Amino acid sequence: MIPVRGYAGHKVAVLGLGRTGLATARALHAGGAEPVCWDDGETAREQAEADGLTLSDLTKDKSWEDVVCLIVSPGIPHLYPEPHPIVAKAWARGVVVDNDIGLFFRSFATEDFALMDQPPRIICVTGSNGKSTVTALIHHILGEADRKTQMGGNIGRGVLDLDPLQDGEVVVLELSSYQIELARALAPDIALFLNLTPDHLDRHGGHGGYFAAKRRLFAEGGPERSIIGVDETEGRYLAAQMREDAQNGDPVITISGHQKLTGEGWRVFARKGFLAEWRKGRQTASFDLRSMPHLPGAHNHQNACAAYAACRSLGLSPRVIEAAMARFPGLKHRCQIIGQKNGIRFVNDSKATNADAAEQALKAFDNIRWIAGGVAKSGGIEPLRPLFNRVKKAYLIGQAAAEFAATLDEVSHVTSDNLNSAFTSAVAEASDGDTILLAPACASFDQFPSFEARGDAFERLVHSYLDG
Ligand code: UMA
Ligand code: ADP
Repeated sequence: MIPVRGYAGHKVAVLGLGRTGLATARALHAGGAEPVCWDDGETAREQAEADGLTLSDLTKDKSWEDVVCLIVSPGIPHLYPEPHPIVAKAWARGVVVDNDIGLFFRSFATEDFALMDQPPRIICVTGSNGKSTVTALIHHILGEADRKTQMGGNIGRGVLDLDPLQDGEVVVLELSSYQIELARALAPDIALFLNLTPDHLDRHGGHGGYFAAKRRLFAEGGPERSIIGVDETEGRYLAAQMREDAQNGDPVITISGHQKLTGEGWRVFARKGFLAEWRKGRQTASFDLRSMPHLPGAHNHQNACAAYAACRSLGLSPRVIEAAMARFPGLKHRCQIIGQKNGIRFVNDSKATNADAAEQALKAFDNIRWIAGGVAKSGGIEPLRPLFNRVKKAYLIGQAAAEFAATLDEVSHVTSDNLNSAFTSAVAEASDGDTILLAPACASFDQFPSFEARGDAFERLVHSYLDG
């Protein structure tokens, strides 16, 4: 845990008692502050109290006496569609509103840093899709290169839950737009912006607000190196701006998942399955990404470019990065190749909870036996129509089955009761060269508690078939 600095002897309110809130309350306590906690959910409150935390009903004015700061969890709206009433109350009372990321950046450095040979470095990864993959890939490569490293943030571990930082360590943080938008301190050494497609628009008042939230990672404090995906307009704008801001050196590495990048600057791009690095007008490295077993598809080539650029910024050699990437085990539930039998490949992309994410999986494979369905997002699978020719047959489950069946129309499909029967039908009908792909393009909540539980269930089915 990283004890929070700057609030010793003060009362700090903590709103939301999930992973973020619990880690924050403990870290505040360790730093000498007095955390007073609240959650709208009764179960979360009971759990926190059982864990020894002090509850205080922040909906009541009397609970705010002597409170100097309110820490808000990322899942709780602080601005759009409208501020949570407790956030509004803090503003009205002139209480500072911050989050765990802000506290982390104020707290991670200690007096010991002055005695270290190499003070720790912080890499922050943001973007619409691929953040977790890039974060885990950077963390993996650093580990393979024998660098001390930890990862946290939106990937599932609250940042204040990380261990105190050590000499030479590199911390890789995945940050969502929610987390970046509210943080009062943001000082990454390396900031990485992967890509931008519409998401979480209700929380940011539209696409512009969503981009503005992510852009704060570059605006506040100015990272010494920015790695920026330039496959969308926003990335190109940001890269140009960061270049103009810098006096000298190579402040920006531009990356692309599919186009050759030209010009004088430092750039890393993937084309036709090859990664290339160019610096000062000449090619400095190139290797084949198609041989990386757990980074399938063009979207993962964008992720590979991003992770490569981050590791090059830290001084790792292309050869070391390439070898480590080849040993990346993949991230569970993201185009994860689980195994192969009788020429049939099994892929778990349970994290594909919307059409955008499922699109990448459909592009990455062919002869697909596609298990899809659950709770559909607006628009369903209509945007995937151009890729239906890659689908041999669809096996539809959950609430969305009828809607997806109507969209699929002429494409071969069947409705199954559940994941189990969809899997059994797909295996019975599959032949050499087919891929059985779970990429639901839906949330899981009608049949599973989470996308992780859905992916785990699929993995168990695959393993029982592979071992059978
Ligand atoms: N709550 C309230 N009032 C509300 C809403 C929620 O009291 O109006 C309470 C809930 O009852 C619950 C708690 O807040 O007890 C949950 O807080 P949270 O939703 O912020 O969840 P955490 O467990 O703290 O997890 C958060 C991130 N969740 C969200 O951003 C929604 C996790 O990202 C992250 O891994 C974790 O912090 C550690 O940093 C998850 C996520 O879905 C994976 N992220 C979104 C995404 O990737 O699209 C952004
Ligand atoms: P995030 O953390 O941003 O949600 P993940 O790495 O967890 O991203 O991947 C989420 C989903 O998006 C997966 O289904 C995956 O196949 C897809 N995906 C991964 N990387 C990219 C990318 N660079 N561009 C588009 N889609 C991607």
